[in-house]
Amino acid sequence: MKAFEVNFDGLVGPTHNYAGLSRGNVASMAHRGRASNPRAAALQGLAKMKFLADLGLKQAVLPPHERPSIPALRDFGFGGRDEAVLRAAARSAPELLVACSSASAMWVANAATVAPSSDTVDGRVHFTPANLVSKLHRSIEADQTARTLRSIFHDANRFVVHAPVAGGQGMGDEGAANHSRLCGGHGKPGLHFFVYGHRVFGSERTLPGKFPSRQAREASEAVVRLHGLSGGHAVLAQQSPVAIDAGVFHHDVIGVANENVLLFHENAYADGPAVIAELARGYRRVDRGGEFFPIRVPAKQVPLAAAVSAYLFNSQLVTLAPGKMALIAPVQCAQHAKVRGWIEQRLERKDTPIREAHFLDLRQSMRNGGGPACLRLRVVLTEAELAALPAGVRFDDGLHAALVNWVGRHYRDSLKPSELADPKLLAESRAALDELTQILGLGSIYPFQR
Ligand code: SUG
Repeated sequence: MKAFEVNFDGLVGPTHNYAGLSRGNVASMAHRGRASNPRAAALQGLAKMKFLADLGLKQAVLPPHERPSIPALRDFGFGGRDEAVLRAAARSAPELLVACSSASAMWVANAATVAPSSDTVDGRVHFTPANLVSKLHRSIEADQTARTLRSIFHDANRFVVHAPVAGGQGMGDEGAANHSRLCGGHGKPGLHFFVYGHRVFGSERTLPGKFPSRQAREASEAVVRLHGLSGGHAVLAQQSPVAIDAGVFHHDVIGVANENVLLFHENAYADGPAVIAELARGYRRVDRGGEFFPIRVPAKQVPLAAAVSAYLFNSQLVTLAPGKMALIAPVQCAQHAKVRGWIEQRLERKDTPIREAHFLDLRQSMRNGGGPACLRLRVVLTEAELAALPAGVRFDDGLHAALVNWVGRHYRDSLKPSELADPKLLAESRAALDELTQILGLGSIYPFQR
């Protein structure tokens, strides 16, 4: 059946700021306390969506979450009117207020893991919202993510949105950022590749020593079961602890796959050669006779530190035509001599489907460790599944213009973490989201709208 990859990009929320909340994410740690520009961040995200749509790719949007999250602050024991909740939290638990104000839901590669209908036991598209339990500020995303996905993928005959994997004891699930799908074409059966950092039961031989691992093997296994993936169509691999300690907090910071290509760094996995051999065997099962292209980037050419600072592997790899792919990379890749050199050499060789590279300015998001791939959730849909979505979330020139206008009217051009307690910011943010649900035709998805 004909199917498309639809990139759902996260719209950057009005509270985008640099609070240094993510230990192990070196960009987040380095920019702590700096002033952000939420308006520029949102416009950079919209420009990326427009760029991809203009390349002929299918594009849609996912809305931001309500922030500061008054419901989360109430769960933490603050009461009274909304403004009183904000004031009391600012006075007695300022760090909690900051954690409840992050616009981190913009990185929708962490919203959920997705399996297309071609791969699941019941022929429906399956979503498991990520529990994100390893970071307080991200753990509060799961409920809203589930609500949003259910409002968009509401046709129960075609879609199922599971509950997030239950958390606790390090049972972290970070969604599609640690999941890739290899296949001979988006509509054909796929091999699901899950990368984890640690186990809940027992232990890997080597573990990171400096930075935390976020993804548990047992959480990935739960997703395999929930999505009804056949055992032969899933491969699980341990991420390299050395890479985690170098700032690789998700697999999508060190590897990216599209159809029959896996681009990965030599230091991506604890046992790289064994992982690639297993993927090659698995690939033959889903695409008999097809060719699998594992492209290994040597540390000599792109050192781990360069991969983390330029974010080469957080590029989007997209199919422009059969056998022709483009790398959508952050502009930092063009500015880094070694990374740029590697890309140029790769394109010249023409021995893999990667034929083009484009460089996008996503500086506002990059300062928090979010490149092109972090900002999108890939959903493979058939024509009929695509037709079952609310039309308002599909991205086209009209929606682009409406959202640019909306951002211009509602977003600040400067925000410091110390300004998150401003009650005016809460009001501005809610006014923006209220209007957004109308633009996208989503109904009342936020607690403040009820
Ligand atoms: O979870 N940064 C996010 C970045 C997520 C990137 N996503 C993927 N790799 N798919 C994180 O670490 C920083 C927020 C702050 O520091 O203010 C933050 O949450």
